[in-house]
Amino acid sequence: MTHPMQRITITVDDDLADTLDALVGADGWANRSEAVRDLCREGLARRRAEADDAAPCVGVLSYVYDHDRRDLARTLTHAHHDHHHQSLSTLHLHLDPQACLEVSVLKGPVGEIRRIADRITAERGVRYGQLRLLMLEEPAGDG
Ligand code: NI
Repeated sequence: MTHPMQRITITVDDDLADTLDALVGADGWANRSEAVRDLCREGLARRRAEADDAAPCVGVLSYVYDHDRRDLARTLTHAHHDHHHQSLSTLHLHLDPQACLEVSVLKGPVGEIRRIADRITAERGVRYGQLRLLMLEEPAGDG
């Protein structure tokens, strides 16, 4: 079965074209078109999944805070305990005499993981808050 195809023209800068060509040689794509199709499908699938609040995901949340700041360490610990079903683990590094870096792994529906991350990174004194979402496949045979 053949899919109807359309020809589209896209413009990219030299660096991106070079990077793409290097991938075409190394990653098993036959040509630029095939590479762009695959990468495009991947990006669209991720956007679709992230737009669905109920989609299952793992969130990797990182942030830096001053542990001497009044009540902040306690407040952050409370935020994690309030979501103990989603907050799987937190790595704590003492970056320097004042600053702590925490990397938390959260698991649950995208909407809920975003809300937890927002609550933590919105605290005064929390800096460099960053959430990375890894979309999980729905379990086979579910729904
Ligand atoms: Ni610390």
